[in-house]
Amino acid sequence: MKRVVSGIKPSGTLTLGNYIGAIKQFVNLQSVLPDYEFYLFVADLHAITVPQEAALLRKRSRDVAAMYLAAGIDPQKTVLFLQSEVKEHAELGYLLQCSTYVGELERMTQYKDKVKVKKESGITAALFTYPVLMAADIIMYDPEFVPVGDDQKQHIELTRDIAIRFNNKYGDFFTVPKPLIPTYGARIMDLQDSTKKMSKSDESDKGAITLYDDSDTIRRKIRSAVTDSLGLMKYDLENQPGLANLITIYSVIGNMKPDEVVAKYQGHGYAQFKEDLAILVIDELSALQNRYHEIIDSGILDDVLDSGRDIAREYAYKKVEKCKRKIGLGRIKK
Ligand code: AQP
Repeated sequence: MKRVVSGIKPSGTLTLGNYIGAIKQFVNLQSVLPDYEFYLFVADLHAITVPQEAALLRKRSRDVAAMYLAAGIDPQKTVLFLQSEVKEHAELGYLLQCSTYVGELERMTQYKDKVKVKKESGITAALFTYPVLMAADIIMYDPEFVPVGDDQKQHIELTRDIAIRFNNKYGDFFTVPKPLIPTYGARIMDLQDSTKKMSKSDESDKGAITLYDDSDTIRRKIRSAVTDSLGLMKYDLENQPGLANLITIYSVIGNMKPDEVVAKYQGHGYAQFKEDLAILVIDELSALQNRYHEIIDSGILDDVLDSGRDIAREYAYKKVEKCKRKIGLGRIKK
């Protein structure tokens, strides 16, 4: 059976970037790829690579799972689970660390960026080895595709390298996955600073629309989004990155190509475009929030997570046992 695997870490409040780059893409794939199995997890082990408050982390993990369902993840098609409830992720992560090189991890740009920010407050060993755990999360289930935003491309390349290296040494064992990166919306930028991506763990939330924002907040954030003084309705990522970012958001949520959005607003000022974009985002997120509220306190969520955990555990246990035998771990069978 062909598979698709992805996850999100509950390290902050989910943003429109996570929604467009990862969640929405995953939901669409469920219908575009009817013959595939889907595995989707809440990457709580990844969240603890930086300090977390225990009760808040547990709440955020539940929130991410509820948002997945609210966005249209179908538990009949998708195995949805919490990463930490399937112990084999950590176990395979360790096994893969034994054939990953420090130099490879030092090249990871996300690590380098986080180190710059965290210099004084300390960097955990797990933040450094996180991409290997991510490789384990993925190749555990032998997926063909991994839908992610653009920022995860380098980690998927490392995952591929790790899988290929293992296969070369021990014989074909892991499927080498391919990233699926959306044509538009793979990197939604911060609304206040178009040079950095919108992130859920950013201290200031002015530049990020969260999936929980109310109408007034969304309208305010979009109105105050940084654009330019050219007054030209054009999709120019290089010279008008702020406007291009807003056009991207419009195009993904409105199901239009960026050029069609440009044509629609040609001759209008940015203000009208921003007002309409706000309405589009408000409609999308308020429908999402309504579904989220129905799910978050219902027993359905736990039923889905219980069943997902059991299915994932069964697959993961077999995979890791086979992997250990390949490597030479375990007893001689007499
Ligand atoms: N700005 C973005 N635009 C498009 N896609 C994005 N993703 C994240 N930000 C954007 C995609 O969402 C998924 C979440 O991945 P993650 O939770 O493992 O962490 P991340 O990529 O590091 O996302 P964040 O929001 O920036 O988290 P923090 O702030 O905690 O590091 C991935 O598919 C990612 O590509």
